[in-house]
Amino acid sequence: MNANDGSWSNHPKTDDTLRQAVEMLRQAERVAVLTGAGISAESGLPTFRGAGGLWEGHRVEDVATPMAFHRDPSLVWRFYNARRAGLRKVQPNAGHHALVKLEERLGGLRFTLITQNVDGLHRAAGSKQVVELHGSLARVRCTGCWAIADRGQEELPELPRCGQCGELLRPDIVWFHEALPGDVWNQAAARACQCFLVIGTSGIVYPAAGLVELARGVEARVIEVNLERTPASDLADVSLLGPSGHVLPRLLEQL
Ligand code: BV8
Ligand code: ZN
Repeated sequence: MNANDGSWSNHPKTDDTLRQAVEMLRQAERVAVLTGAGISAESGLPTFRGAGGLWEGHRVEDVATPMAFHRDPSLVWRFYNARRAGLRKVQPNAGHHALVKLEERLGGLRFTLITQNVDGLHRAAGSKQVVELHGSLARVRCTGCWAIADRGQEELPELPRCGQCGELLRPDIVWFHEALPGDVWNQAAARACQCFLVIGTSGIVYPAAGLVELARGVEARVIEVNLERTPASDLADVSLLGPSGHVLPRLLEQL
């Protein structure tokens, strides 16, 4: 089944798994969602680990760790400024919009959207209850006075400095080897749900990937949406194999 020729939708097995997934969502009092780079792929943003992925052109150790920033802040800022520039050309896709509909359908108290993505597309689509686990490309943080500013899609210099204290700014993004803020709360959201949707993530980056195990541990039903099997597939009650921009709208239509 080709991800982009739309053949996904008329696959008889798909209809059955889609029906099972709809039933799980209907039965759930609270729903939690974890998204990864795959949900933004149909908006034209590269993922990390697929063909042409971000980690193909760069080594994580060179651009996404505190040591990398200490060693060569210009290289790190070139990597992040290029991704910030890429955001100016993209829009949320049907997958993002379907999750806005799901939130509106369930209401804020029954829905939590946890994203590993730093592209801001969930908020741009209109999602309200969004937890940005790994930070945001729009925000910068001062390495001196810790001031945080949302610089939107403004073009930043290669070594941007803080307006208050003059120290170097860094992206307000969680790098590898850095702790995630507020992680305890996100675990609570995964523990409190009856249905956990895991969408467009390779499921290998922790602690985010651990949220699926937490949800499983409290007997939540797990629905995975991905182009291929991942480590999360073993934990999923249902795997909807197809592009999230096709699958999620179908899921909402039948809900
Ligand atoms: C921490 C910000 C501890 C950067 C990111 C050894 C040494 C040190 C640490 C570790 C280690 N081993 C393990 C660790 C922990 C490490 C980790 O998990 N490493 C992995 C690689 C093994 N984690 C950390 O370091 C974390 N911190 O552990 O701190 C600590 C504790 C206390 C005190 C101090 C320290 C920090 C992790 C966060 C790192 N930052 N992002 C940036 O974005 O520039 S992670 C990065 O990967 C992104 O955020 C991304 O979201 C995330 C996960 O990737 P995915 O989103 O899943 O994207 P990917 O390309 O991998 O997959 C895309 C999927 O979509 C695929 O499955 C594909 O099939 C699918 N897809 C594609 N198209 C579609 C689709 N699906 C549906 N539809 C489509 N159309
Ligand atoms: Zn400062």
